[in-house]
Amino acid sequence: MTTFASGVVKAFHYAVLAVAASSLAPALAAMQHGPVERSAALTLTLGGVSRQLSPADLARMRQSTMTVHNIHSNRDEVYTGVAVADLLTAGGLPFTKDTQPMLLRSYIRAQGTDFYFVIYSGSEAEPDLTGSSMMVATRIDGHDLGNDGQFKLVSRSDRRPARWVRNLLSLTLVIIN
Ligand SMILES: Nc1nc2c(c(=O)[nH]1)N[C@H]1C(S)=C(S)[C@@H](COP(=O)(O)O)O[C@H]1N2
Ligand SMILES: [Mo]
Repeated sequence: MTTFASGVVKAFHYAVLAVAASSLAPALAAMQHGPVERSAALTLTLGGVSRQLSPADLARMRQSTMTVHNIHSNRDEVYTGVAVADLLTAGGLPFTKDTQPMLLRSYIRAQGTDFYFVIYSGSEAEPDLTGSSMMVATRIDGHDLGNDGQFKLVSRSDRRPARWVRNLLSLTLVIIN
């Protein structure tokens, strides 16, 4: 290879590494549990249509309570907020006989302000179907969420809180066709 050609290859190599490193940076930052931006508004996207929900919007909706055991803190935590099933219903996607075929092949992507994101099956939002349930919590044990922001996604599906998303920024439901 000529010096010029190997220079081009090297430059290309570094460019690829730089792109890889920059796209990994948010994910790596998220894993370090450092100080993160507090969530202030929630973007709910259903079928490609997005709407912004404020804490006041959620406060106007039916409030649910979920008691879960957090194995990290080794204690029961009582969360209050809005069931994801209720958010889907309010957004025009109630879980009915008609919508069931779509919702059974949907997923919900939940992302925090630190770019940490997880995937749930849409079915996990339906307590009647799975025994699981998912909630956008706004309070814990009768007080606000503190550093966990205005919103935190909590679920009953998991034995470890790995899919709970602090500082929840967005919930996106995608139907797979
Ligand atoms: N936004 C956000 N939420 C997150 C994480 C994260 O890095 N960012 N980590 C998850 C993981 S892996 C765990 S175990 C729990 C830990 O939550 P805790 O620090 O409140 O115990 O938060 C989950 N939710
Ligand atoms: Mo974790």
